[in-house]
Amino acid sequence: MRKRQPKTYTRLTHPLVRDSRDEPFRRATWDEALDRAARGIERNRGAFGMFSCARATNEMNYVAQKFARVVMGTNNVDSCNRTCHAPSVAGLSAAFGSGGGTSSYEEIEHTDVIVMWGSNARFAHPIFFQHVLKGIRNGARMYAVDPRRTSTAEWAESWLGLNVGTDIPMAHAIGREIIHAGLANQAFIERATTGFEEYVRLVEPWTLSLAEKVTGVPAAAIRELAHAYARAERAQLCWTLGITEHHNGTDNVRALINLSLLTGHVGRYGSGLQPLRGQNNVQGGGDMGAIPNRLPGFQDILDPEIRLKFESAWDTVIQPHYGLNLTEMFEAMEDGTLKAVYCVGENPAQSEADSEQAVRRLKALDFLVVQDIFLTKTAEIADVVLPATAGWAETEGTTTNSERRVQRVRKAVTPPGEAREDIDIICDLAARLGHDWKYADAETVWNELRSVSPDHYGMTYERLEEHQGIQWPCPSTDGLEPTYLHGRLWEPDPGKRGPLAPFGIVQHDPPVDLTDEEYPIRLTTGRRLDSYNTGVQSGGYASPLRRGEYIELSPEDAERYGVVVGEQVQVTSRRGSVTAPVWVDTALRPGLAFMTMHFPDEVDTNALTIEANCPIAGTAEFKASAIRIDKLPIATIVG
Ligand SMILES: Nc1nc2c(c(=O)[nH]1)N[C@H]1C(S)=C(S)[C@@H](COP(=O)(O)OP(=O)(O)OC[C@H]3O[C@@H](n4cnc5c(=O)[nH]c(N)nc54)[C@H](O)[C@@H]3O)O[C@H]1N2
Ligand SMILES: Nc1nc2c(c(=O)[nH]1)N[C@H]1C(S)=C(S)[C@@H](COP(=O)(O)OP(=O)(O)OC[C@H]3O[C@@H](n4cnc5c(=O)[nH]c(N)nc54)[C@H](O)[C@@H]3O)O[C@H]1N2
Ligand SMILES: [Mo]
Repeated sequence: MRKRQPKTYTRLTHPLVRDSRDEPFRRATWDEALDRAARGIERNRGAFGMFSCARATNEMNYVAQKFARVVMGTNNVDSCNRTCHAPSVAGLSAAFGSGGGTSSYEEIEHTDVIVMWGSNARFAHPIFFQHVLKGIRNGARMYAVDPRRTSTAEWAESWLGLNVGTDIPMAHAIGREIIHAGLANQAFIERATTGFEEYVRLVEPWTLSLAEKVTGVPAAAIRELAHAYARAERAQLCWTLGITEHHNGTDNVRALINLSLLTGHVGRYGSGLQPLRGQNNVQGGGDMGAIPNRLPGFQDILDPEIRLKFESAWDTVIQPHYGLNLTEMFEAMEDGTLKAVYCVGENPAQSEADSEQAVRRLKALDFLVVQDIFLTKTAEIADVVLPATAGWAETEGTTTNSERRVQRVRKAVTPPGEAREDIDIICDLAARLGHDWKYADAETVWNELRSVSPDHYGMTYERLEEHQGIQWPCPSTDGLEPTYLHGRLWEPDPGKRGPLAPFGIVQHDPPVDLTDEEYPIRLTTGRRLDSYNTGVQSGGYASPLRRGEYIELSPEDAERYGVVVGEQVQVTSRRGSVTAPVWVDTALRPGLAFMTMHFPDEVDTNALTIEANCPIAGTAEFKASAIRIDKLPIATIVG
């Protein structure tokens, strides 16, 4: 048996440059590296895009989007939110005008029913899951809707193991059952929503028996969830990537939001919608404007008054249209309209769907500068590599978690070698390109943000300290707002209620990559407890828990293929092929396989995935590929 040791990454400690991509990197001074970076970016003015880091601070993200908009005159700025929860933001904004999760963590402890839909929080959100467990201890009933019987599902009252990509049929059948059982909250529907009649017509064909046929979940289990959710005094609907990482992710989100509108489980203490965000500061990155359609404070670029406010604050002209999102930037690389990228703390060479295509596009760029804490696969393609300090423990600032709580982070560790703070590096580059911003420290940046973002105005560093973090919106330096959003929907006075919430009229649309005789297995990809995303940051330790990449199969499929744990097999999709050892897991049903994206140096899972994107949010269908598994002629066992 061959012993495997997942790759470990070493910290970047000094700038690296090279004259051409065929040469190895050589060490450079900061001056030389920054001069080269400035020249490479400047010569591609008009064809520039920026990737900003969802792990770094709010202050860093504010400065990054300002660099794109003010120094480079473009709204082409985005982050990994695109690969992740962009459909949640789009769906929630369409329904309520704001893209944030509506409740607080505390409320999950004081609710009656918790639905974990396409979310393996036990592995992926362990801190939030502690609140869930307290809720269960307090008497809440939990339902898990996931094709795999996950570690989260083990804690649930009931597991609804649906077929991948059948969430809309499931949601519509629940909605229909609630209506037919007379459990819809008519008073709330009339007071707070629009489009109910159309919704009734939309869900009418989705009987429990049709839903059972399409989703594979017994009608009785769907009925039980519908009744439990609708009858609960308080209920929380939580979802993550099982919902969003589909070619119709935003439609999936709308289908879930509909259930809260039908029952009035939104806008009240203990009842709400929680898209558990992925990276420690992916919520904050978007709030800070490191997205192509919003200025800081989630303010719409298309609004002339908002633009005017920022133009006078920043003494600049803001492009009056949305920029390209991450997915569109990769498409623009293909047609040659995007030629230079400033990539801060992202690793798209490994995290993009159809990674071989993504790498080819990055290699075709005229200029790529990567600013990271490790030498990633994306950095290996770059012309200039800038070593940054980590947003966590090496930098002062703030981050915003999934309940919209802004919290201080502090510098506790001295960064290695010549690594410098992200903000300082970006500002030095801005200075070389003619914009001399003077930020004494992170707090100065934060106060500038506060001056342009009403939702953050009341959060001074002092108050953040005093309250151990504050949730947005926080428009005033006196007092705090409720822990949940959209209480306005319950206002008796229509004048104070604000815009009503529309039901989303969305149809079932199965995964793009169909299974057939040649590719008979449905592959879904996701996470394990022991590793983090592209593996860069969790690559530094050895643990018996971290067993490297495997293709996980059901016991039935393993037997059918005649393969055993550790045996290498060839895994092939319509896009690529990889070799991976087998793991047998009873969490999987026949016909379903699971892989992670944590160990791309051993097994590049994203060589298999499909770049079929949600047209509204730009998120790829990471959760549904069709694959074939072939036994190798000579059996090799690894472990
Ligand atoms: N340990 C660990 N924690 C992490 C991360 C990590 O890499 N490691 N990454 C962080 C990030 S960036 C994110 S975005 C979050 C993600 O957190 P999660 O979204 O919870 O993680 P995933 O494992 O990607 O996907 C969740 C579940 O979706 C299910 N699923 C697949 N297809 C479908 C479907 O069609 N319908 C439904 N209903 N479910 C489906 C999968 O079986 C899986 O259990 O985790 C964050 N936390
Ligand atoms: N097959 C498959 N692919 C997926 C997914 C899936 O479920 N399946 N999920 C998608 C999702 S949800 C996500 S979020 C993406 C994640 O994709 P990426 O964001 O590209 O991957 P990460 O590994 O999180 O990359 C983080 C990088 O940031 C660097 N970094 C960390 N902190 C700092 C800092 O403070 N400053 C700087 N400058 N750099 C820093 C790290 O060293 C690392 O290189 O992957 C997506 N890809
Ligand atoms: Mo994510």
